[in-house]
Amino acid sequence: MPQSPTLIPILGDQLSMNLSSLEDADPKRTILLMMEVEDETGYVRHHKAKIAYILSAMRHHAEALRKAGWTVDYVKLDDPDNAGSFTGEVARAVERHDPTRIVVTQAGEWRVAAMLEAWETMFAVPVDIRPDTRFIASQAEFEDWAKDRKELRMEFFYRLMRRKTGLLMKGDKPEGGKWNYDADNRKPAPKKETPPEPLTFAPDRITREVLRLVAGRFDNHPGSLDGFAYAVTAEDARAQAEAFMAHGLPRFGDYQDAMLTGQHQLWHSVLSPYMNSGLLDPLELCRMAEEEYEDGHASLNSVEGYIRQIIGWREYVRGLYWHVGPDYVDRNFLRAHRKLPGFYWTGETDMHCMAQALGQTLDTAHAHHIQRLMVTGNFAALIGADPAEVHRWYLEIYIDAYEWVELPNVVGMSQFADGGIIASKPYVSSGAYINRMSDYCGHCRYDVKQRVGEDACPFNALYWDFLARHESRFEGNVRMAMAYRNWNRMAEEDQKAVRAQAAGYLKGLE
Ligand code: FAD
Ligand code: DLZ
Ligand code: SF4
Repeated sequence: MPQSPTLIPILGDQLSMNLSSLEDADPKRTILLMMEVEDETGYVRHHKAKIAYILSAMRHHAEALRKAGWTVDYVKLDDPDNAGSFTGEVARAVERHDPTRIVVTQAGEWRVAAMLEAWETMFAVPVDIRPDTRFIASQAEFEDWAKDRKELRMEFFYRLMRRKTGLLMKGDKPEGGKWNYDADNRKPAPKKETPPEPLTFAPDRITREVLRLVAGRFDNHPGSLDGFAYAVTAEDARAQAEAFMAHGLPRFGDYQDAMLTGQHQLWHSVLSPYMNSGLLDPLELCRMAEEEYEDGHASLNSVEGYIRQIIGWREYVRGLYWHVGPDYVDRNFLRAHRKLPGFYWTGETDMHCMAQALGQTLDTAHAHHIQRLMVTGNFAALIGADPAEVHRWYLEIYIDAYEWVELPNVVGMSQFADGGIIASKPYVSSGAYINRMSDYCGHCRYDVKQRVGEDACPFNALYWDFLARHESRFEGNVRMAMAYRNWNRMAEEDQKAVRAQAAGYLKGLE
């Protein structure tokens, strides 16, 4: 080990070779510290596969760093002296290595950022906290964009990112003349086309050891480890990216919002776990997608849609997370306080759409966007579930969930708990939307066409009841005007019956 080295802690979502903390580091005079710690595995009851993915990816990344010439001090979860927290482990590493300074890339969330801030005073060693340059927009750029704006809509931020990256740009003009091709991207689930087979990666020795550790230690966490098949190295994640570009991207746009029984991947990429933990570079993925368009392999609506999700939505929610501050988690605009039903943790419900989205989630720790937004998120919003609890559920259950990306999506986009910072109206719907976009209703014991009665689809009465409950909040919202016109056109006795149906259903949930 080098004498009086620089100590560089690398957190579990910093598994990138091009990390800002490594930029000017001399491998001969540097110790990299990687820590598996109970605080991180336990701050929510993460899905077992999420923990297995992160620990295995960390262990593989440590090997890759060693191969590249770095000295890595790696603390395993079951090391007998493990202090259980980042700060406790950095304290032990300071004792072991007596570093002249600590350099670290900024943490991805408020909770951990506060820990990093405290280290300089605590350890009496200079601490250099560097911006996370794996994002396209710096926080200063986001703040500059946000200042003086009445509304922080993604679409305008996205245009800034298109100009900054030059992706799909012809000079100062967007490729094809339009910034956004979303109108072409709402096709329902196809009856005849079969989605590409998902790539799977058989667990190697390191992953098998981690799977044993997780099975033994996190038995009381939700989710399954059976069939764990995620990539855990940058090379395998790259292979998945290439497979997506070849087989998924060409239909990505068309079927972005579609849902099919037994399918959680469809034409989606399932690359978010790798981008969020650092194994894949988001901008590189966008360039790969752009190339598919330029080579004529994928249409503009697909490629623009994919690039928008990354340099638009992903960058925007990250900027917003730091912009709105740590108390965003307490927002509850709709005063929703109901407990999430137990079936969110078991998948056992007669609602086929919910059973599908929840079942896939518990099996794989992944569901695609429309399942998260218009099935599980929609249902939680309709029943008036407490947004803080909904947030905790999403944070624990998804393999790609880190607070910076999960929280704005849940509290803002899905639950409308921020009162409209992210979304201009709540993302709620009756069963009709789910029926249009999926094959779910054909397999369901409920009847999507009925509003009342024993067989009526629960989404229907709950939807109208949601509108009625919140009429005073949304009556001035032009994007809700059509929904309220339909509600107000309904005969009074039908309104009463629908609300009684919803009340009965909600009581049943208690
Ligand atoms: P694709 O459909 O292939 O999309 C391409 C990429 O675009 C994704 O990999 C992702 O990096 C990015 N992306 C797309 N939509 C968003 C978005 N709204 N916000 C940020 N990035 C986006 N995404 C997470 O990465 N972590 C989360 O914890 C998370 N929680 C969510 C919770 C809710 C309620 C909702 C509605 C969305 C959430 N998302 C989250 C966004 C989105 O659902 C996932 O990024 C996507 O499903 C990941 O699967 P994929 O890689 O196949 O995505
Ligand atoms: C999510 C997670 C888990 C489950 N375990 C670890 C861990 O043991 N060690 C680690 O470095 N990171 C882990 N992570 C990811 C961290 O929670 C993530 O890096 C922080 O949230 C940074 O913001
Ligand atoms: Fe879901 Fe209702 Fe369709 Fe059943 S009928 S799958 S509950 S939307």
